[in-house]
Amino acid sequence: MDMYCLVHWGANTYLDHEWGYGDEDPSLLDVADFDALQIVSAAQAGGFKGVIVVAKHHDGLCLWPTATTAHHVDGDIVRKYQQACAHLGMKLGVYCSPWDRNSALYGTHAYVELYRRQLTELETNYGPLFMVWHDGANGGDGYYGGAREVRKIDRSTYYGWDTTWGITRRLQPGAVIFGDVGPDVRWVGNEAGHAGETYWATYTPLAPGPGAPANGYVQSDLATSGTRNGKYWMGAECDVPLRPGWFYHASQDSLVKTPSQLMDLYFASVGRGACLDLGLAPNKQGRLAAADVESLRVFGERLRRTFAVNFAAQAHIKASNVRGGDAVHYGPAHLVDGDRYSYWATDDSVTGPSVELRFDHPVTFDVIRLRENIKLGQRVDSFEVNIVSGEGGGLAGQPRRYWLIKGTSIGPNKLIRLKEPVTADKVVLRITGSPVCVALSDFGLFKEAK
Ligand code: FUL
Repeated sequence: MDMYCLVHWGANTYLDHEWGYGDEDPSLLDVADFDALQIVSAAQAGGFKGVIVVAKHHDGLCLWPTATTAHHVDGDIVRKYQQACAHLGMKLGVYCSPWDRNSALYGTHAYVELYRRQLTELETNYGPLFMVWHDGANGGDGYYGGAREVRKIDRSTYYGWDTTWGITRRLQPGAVIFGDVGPDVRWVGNEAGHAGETYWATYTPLAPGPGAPANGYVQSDLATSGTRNGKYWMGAECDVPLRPGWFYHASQDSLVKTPSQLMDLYFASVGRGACLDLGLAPNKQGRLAAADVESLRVFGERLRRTFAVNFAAQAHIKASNVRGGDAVHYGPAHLVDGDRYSYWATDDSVTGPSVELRFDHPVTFDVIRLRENIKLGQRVDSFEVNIVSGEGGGLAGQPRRYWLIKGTSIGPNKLIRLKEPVTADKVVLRITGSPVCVALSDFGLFKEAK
């Protein structure tokens, strides 16, 4: 998916809060004017492929007409999103907070049952979902039906996640499940929007103390890079808000991230093989403010322009080895055919091959893109790219210049941003560490749009 959004809107929007206590009045919200189409359109213009709706945040206020509690709005915000997504061809996901500061039952098994019924409603009544998102924050003080007290739960065991995930598997077999412990997509361990420079899709979550790891109970810093040869295939998602907060605050109107900041986030998340989940915060009118819409639009345009032309496709390509000598299936031409799953592969015994691109006319670029055919696993440990100008071609006769770039993991997507554009007529990729033969699907050279 690469990119999608997480949209927070609720009583917090009207009260200038990030976390509601649980005793908020549902009639605060302007449900009638809520404009899902405006929000989802803005996300789409930014290049995002879906939206995850915060259907219930920690304050427990449900934005759909649930039968599980009286604490819901009058109207159906989730339906509005479903319709907007269907209209625009965008995917829909849901966030339903496990922590509920409104529910009198929170802390008992009856609440866990209620939470599962809420998920069942969301997973039954709104068509296919691409993601079900579980927050790790939970347990603490709250309203809890008027008790107004602190309630702590055992994060390792309370929610019985295996059972809850089973509901999603049954009702939404096409959805991935997100959480600190996945099981499909892991939290990257920070809300700053970056994965590790070295990034493994494989991951072994570890508990910070006794008991099994669970959502809200992991050594989350390990998730940033993942675990080489880890126990699970569990790629990371980088969630980060477009504004400083997840909810709308008028005081943050001048702090909307700029298109350049969004480009930086893109390179640090998607560009390292993870997904980018950008937080959007509609305002009291149930719409995104003009500055948010504009930033998304310009960012989307820059992305499209940046990746519109792959200069590597203009090269003569030669590989040091091709699997079984079979260029049709495994030749290096697959590196520039735009297909993420066609690939260049080497013989089993060849784990340190190279591939050379030569240009008749020099090309100018500042972004290098490498991809493994991720369906065949994440193989490469390290690589080098040598860039040469003045080798021949259109730059013959000029002094030679060299650049050497070293990197570690490649994975499903690796973007290397050069400090400044280079003009070259030869580019060589050398795999310097891999336990097995390589299966690379992409070699791209691009010029970043400014
Ligand atoms: C956090 C929550 O506590 C924030 O309020 C927000 O929902 C963010 C996406 O996840 O853990």
